Amino acid sequence: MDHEADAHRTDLMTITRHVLNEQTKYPESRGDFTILLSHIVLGCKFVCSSVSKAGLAKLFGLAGETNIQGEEQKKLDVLSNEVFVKALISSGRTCILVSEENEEAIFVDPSKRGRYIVVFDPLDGSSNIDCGVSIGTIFGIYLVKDEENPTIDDVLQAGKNLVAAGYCMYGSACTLVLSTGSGVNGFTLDPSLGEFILTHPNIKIPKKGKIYSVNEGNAKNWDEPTTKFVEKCKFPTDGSPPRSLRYIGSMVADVHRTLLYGGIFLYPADKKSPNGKLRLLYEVFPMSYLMEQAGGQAFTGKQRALDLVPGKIHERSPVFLGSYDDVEEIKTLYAAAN
Ligand code: FDP
Repeated sequence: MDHEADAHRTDLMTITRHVLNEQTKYPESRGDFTILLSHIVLGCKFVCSSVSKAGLAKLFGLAGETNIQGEEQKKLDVLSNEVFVKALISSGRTCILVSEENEEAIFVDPSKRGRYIVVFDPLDGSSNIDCGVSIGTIFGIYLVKDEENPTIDDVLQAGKNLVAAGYCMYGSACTLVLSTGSGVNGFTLDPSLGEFILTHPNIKIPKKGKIYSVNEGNAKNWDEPTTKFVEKCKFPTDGSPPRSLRYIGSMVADVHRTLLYGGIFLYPADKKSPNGKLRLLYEVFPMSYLMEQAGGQAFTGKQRALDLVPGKIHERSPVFLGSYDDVEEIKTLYAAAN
């Protein structure tokens, strides 16, 4: 990238302009998606600003705590959820919302209803909030079958039916990564403009990586293929150098690094959690969709992750995602074990 040229760039590709350009490929499009996305972007900007001043604003801490004025303080993830739910409903383009923070799906009132379903985790990586480590928002977007009559079955769709997915990472920069089904693009928030600008066009994950990312504290409960894979990462037998381990413990941050640098992110099943930890609808599916769109793969230990059909909205699934060749390796190990 030419940084000097960048500094003088005057033709700014904002996320809205980018999505409008994409829409011109679909003459039947009515601009609904652009409107929906602008509301998601608003939620991301709000969370970004709250995260960066959380210490100052005394937003850290437990929900239900009261501050010195006797007002109830909202935990950052509770607040983020409220902002996203309200922004999505007020877009007038959604009919069902599924949030990590709400036990039940939210059915939007008919007067404000649109044709999109949004599944999201408003603030993922919550154990990292209080120490200032990168956290993020993850979202996936489906289309409803019958706008007049949305049902829970419209949400329980295979990940391959997603029409768009993305995440926003609140880190050293605020970065929004999006796919609408024709590749993956990354946008960085320019705080002086308040706009997400295209900084990472057409992201492609390296075919093979040098990094593995997993919570090794769970190793004693892993199954054989996962154990063998990690053993091979540390003690390769083919003459290649050992791989580096990186694990932040925030899915957005770990996946973002994997997307840019290559490698593999694993959250496997284990004896204690036979379905792993991560949630299918708003963690595994959106990230798997982005990985495939960037040229990588996502596998559950049994099948392609995006082929799964959830039975319930908060269902969990094991996942192995990242560089094509790295996921291929774990697939071979699972195939040999069955
Ligand atoms: P967290 O529990 O901090 O909210 O699903 C949530 C998640 O974080 C992911 O963001 C992260 O990848 C994973 O859980 C970390 O789990 P472990 O602490 O078990 O490694």
